[in-house]
Amino acid sequence: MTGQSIYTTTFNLTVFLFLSLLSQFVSLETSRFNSNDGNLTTHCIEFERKALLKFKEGLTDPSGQLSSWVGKDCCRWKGVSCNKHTGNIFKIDLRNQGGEYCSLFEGLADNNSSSCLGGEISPSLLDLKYLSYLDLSMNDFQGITIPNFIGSLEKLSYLRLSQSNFGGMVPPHLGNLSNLQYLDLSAFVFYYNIWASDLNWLVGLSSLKYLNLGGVNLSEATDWLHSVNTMPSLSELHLFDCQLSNFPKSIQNINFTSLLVLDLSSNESNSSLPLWPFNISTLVEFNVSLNNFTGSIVSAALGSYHNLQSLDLSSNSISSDIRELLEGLSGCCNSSLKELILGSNKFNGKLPDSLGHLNYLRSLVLNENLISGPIPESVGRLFFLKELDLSFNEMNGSIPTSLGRLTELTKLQLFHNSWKGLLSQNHLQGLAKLRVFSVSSDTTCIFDVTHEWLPPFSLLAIQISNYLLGPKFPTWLRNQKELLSIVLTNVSISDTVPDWFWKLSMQIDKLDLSHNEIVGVVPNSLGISFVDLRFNRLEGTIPLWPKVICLFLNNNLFSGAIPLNIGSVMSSLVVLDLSGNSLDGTIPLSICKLKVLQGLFLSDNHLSGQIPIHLGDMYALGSVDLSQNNLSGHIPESMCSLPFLYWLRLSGNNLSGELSRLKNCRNLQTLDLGDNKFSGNIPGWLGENLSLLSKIRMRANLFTGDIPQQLCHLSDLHILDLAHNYFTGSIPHCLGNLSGFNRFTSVNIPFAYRFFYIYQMDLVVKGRQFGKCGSFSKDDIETVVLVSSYANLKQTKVAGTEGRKDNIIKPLKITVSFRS
Ligand SMILES: *[C@@H]1O[C@H](CO)[C@@H](O)[C@H](O)[C@H]1NC(C)=O
Ligand SMILES: *[C@@H]1O[C@H](CO)[C@@H](O)[C@H](O)[C@H]1NC(C)=O
Ligand SMILES: *[C@@H]1O[C@H](CO)[C@@H](O)[C@H](O)[C@H]1NC(C)=O
Ligand SMILES: *[C@@H]1O[C@H](CO)[C@@H](O)[C@H](O)[C@H]1NC(C)=O
Ligand SMILES: *[C@@H]1O[C@H](CO)[C@@H](O)[C@H](O)[C@H]1NC(C)=O
Ligand SMILES: *[C@@H]1O[C@H](CO)[C@@H](O)[C@H](O)[C@H]1NC(C)=O
Ligand SMILES: *[C@@H]1O[C@H](CO)[C@@H](O)[C@H](O)[C@H]1NC(C)=O
Ligand SMILES: *[C@@H]1O[C@H](CO)[C@@H](O)[C@H](O)[C@H]1NC(C)=O
Ligand SMILES: *[C@@H]1O[C@H](CO)[C@@H](O)[C@H](O)[C@H]1NC(C)=O
Ligand SMILES: *[C@@H]1O[C@H](CO)[C@@H](O)[C@H](O)[C@H]1NC(C)=O
Ligand SMILES: *[C@@H]1O[C@H](CO)[C@@H](O)[C@H](O)[C@H]1NC(C)=O
Ligand SMILES: CC(=O)N[C@H]1CO[C@H](CO)[C@@H](O)[C@@H]1O
Repeated sequence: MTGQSIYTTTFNLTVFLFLSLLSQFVSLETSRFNSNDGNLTTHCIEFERKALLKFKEGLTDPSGQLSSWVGKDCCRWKGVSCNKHTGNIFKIDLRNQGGEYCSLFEGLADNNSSSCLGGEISPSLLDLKYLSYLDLSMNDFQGITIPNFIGSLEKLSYLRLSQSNFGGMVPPHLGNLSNLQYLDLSAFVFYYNIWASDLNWLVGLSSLKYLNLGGVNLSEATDWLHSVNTMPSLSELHLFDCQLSNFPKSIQNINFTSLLVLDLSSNESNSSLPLWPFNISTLVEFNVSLNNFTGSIVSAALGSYHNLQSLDLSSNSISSDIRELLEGLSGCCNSSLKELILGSNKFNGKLPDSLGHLNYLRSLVLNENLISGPIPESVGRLFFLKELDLSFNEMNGSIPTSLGRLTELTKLQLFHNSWKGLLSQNHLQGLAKLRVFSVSSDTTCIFDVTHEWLPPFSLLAIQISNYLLGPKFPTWLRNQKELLSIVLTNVSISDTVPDWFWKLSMQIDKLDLSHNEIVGVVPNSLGISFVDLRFNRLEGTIPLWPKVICLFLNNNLFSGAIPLNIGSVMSSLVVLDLSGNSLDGTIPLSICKLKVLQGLFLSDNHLSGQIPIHLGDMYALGSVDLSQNNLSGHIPESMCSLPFLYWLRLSGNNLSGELSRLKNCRNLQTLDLGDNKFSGNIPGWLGENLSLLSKIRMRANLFTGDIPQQLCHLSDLHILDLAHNYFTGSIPHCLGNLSGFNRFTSVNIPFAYRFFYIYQMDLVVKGRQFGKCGSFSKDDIETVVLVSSYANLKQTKVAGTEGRKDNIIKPLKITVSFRS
């Protein structure tokens, strides 16, 4: 990955605009200070040098970023710039180039975060009377507040303190900086250490052109819009993730006569889409994604735009007719619009032919909407299109071959629609730059390429599902040497996997060939992290693949014993699913060494012997399914020392003993002990200690005694199966009142999986991408919910970890890398 620039889905206009602003600023500076024809050598002013040394004294600098700050000539110190004539310092730029995760992921990243400056900011800076540029961004000031005296650096026109872990209240003193043109205080998203109770102080910043308060908690600044509306020169306003409350639908007078960029994204509110931004005719970039805004846009509203380049309305609940919106846009903006990001909304209707008029489009992202109908033929006129995402809609019809004319396309996502007919070489032959491709249909379609086909592209990720592509293993994958992710599920391959393919796997992170009829054996070594080969006809013994994190080999023909050293060799396993094979022997004791395992699924095999007594050592374990084997003996005493255990199935074995060992399994939601030889009473504590239980299945055992009244305390209980036992007494009446039986429980992400998310984040931070671990079990409605919420995960805070630095979940998306 190093040496390559990482692009996510879309190129970033903001960066571009910001850079142009910045370069404007810098050229202004250089012309001011370089223009003179004389050649005076710069002399550092002693008084200012002392001020800098004091400033340095206040800072912590573990990696010696300021090691050049010695000697007489302070104008040569790193990050310091002086006026060529007077020698006065006008610029301090100590932006940390080390990495954007400098402070946030301290301790998680491999590299030490010590390149961060920290400590205190000395008021000696006030001695620098001519300081107009101050950048301390990307450092780690560990939550100290921005000093008030910054507001007295009167000459400042550029102030950037972003992503440096400042906390507390933003000092209103900044409002004294009447020369300020650029102000960036943005913080890490979801961090909310820093806040402002109002933005009235902005009134003093009449020269301000760029304002970024992203990540600053503005939940109390209800009047924010009024304050920012007083700044007539403003050209960029970034208020993403500010906990903004109060989005007025309209305002009387819009004073933003030169606003180019408006970013109000990531507020997760429930209000309706504000309409006033549609009156700002100068807008070039408009982003309100991740706000859960409701409402709709009528095409007339777009009429005032004339230079709109980027519109991001994604992740809201906007329910307009997509035809109207696109027609509106092709009316106003057909020669400017480059990015149209509308994913995860409720846009409906069909794509109009006028789509083809938006001929400067680079990104068209319409995933997860309710769009129906076919792809219009006119899509083939969007010659600059790099990204087309129509996945998760209700589109149908046959995919037009005009797609093949989109020679710039790098991402083509057609997953999860109702396509008809063929997808053939003709569609794909022109797409030489394609890097990410996905398609699936809920009707039977054919992926029709010849055996000798040489694809023109080199993919990073491919996903084809529910297309007829087999029975032979696709040989055209052979020249795809850069693949990181391969998903070919339910594509009717009934071949063996050829050796050359396993060798391709050197750099692959994700391999999913599930739901085919693949035969043969798997290789002894494989370096993939996510492997899903379930529902095939693979045979042989269970392989030992040290790098694997998620392993699904269930529902195949694997046989023999589980390798004894599985726990020491596959120590990275997070999910292990070997169910539905013909495995025999005992469960190896080494399995208890899998310290990060969260799901263990060994059901439907011929395993015998006892459940390993040290199971409780698998600290992260949340789901255990050992059902339908020949296991005997007792539940190990350590079972309930698993703090996250919420799902336990042991049914269909020869297990015996009483239930007392489950007394402390407080997080259990599903308990299935059916078809065993458990005996004794159903204890009353089951209804008291295990208060989260929603499913209890104990049928066909040797239980005796009364059914305890306390079961009625289980408010989420909706499955209770106690049939075929030796109970006496009557069925408690109160069971009929249980609310869980009457409503479908709304399910939160099970606690155990939060750990998993953190774990995944760790991996992402280290610069690798992993596929999601997918579904966890077959008949468990909870995990289905889990999987879909995980699949749609945007950026999420992990509850229960507030105040920790690692409480953010980054979305797991495929990151496209281009060699530069
Ligand atoms: C000033 O610069 C000019 C050329 O740019 C050079 O010829 C001259 O010698 C310089 N004077 C001094 C005092 O360095
Ligand atoms: C640590 O940082 C250096 C330089 O910034 C980089 O080359 C190296 O790959 C990093 N190491 C890891 C493990 O991230
Ligand atoms: C990071 O640096 C500190 C001292 O600066 C050192 O004690 C620690 O071991 C380092 N951590 C890593 C992971 O290199
Ligand atoms: C700067 O602003 C603060 C708070 O807004 C105010 O109390 C103070 O008097 C101002 N200082 C100057 C020098 O104007
Ligand atoms: C934002 O600030 C408000 C008021 O100061 C506070 O109640 C709220 O908890 C903060 N939000 C977060 C997410 O920290
Ligand atoms: C916007 O401009 C109008 C007219 O110039 C002015 O009356 C109004 O006070 C301004 N609004 C704000 C919030 O400054
Ligand atoms: C819009 O904002 C979201 C969240 O802040 C960001 O992830 C996304 O990249 C932005 N969209 C564009 C087109 O820049
Ligand atoms: C939005 O509304 C839903 C139900 O109407 C509620 O559950 C949710 O908490 C609300 N979210 C916010 C951020 O207000
Ligand atoms: C947009 O501007 C028009 C007239 O300029 C005005 O009537 C309308 O109320 C404004 N809409 C919003 C949402 O501010
Ligand atoms: C988003 O809005 C919808 C409809 O108003 C609501 O049902 C849902 O709970 C909201 N989601 C969030 C996360 O607030
Ligand atoms: C762009 O839109 C204008 C106005 O609707 C129209 O006259 C023009 O033909 C369109 N251009 C293209 C290339 O579609
Ligand atoms: C108007 C509105 O609903 N604003 C919301 C922005 O997001 C924060 C955090 O989700 C909510 O508290 C606000 O209500």
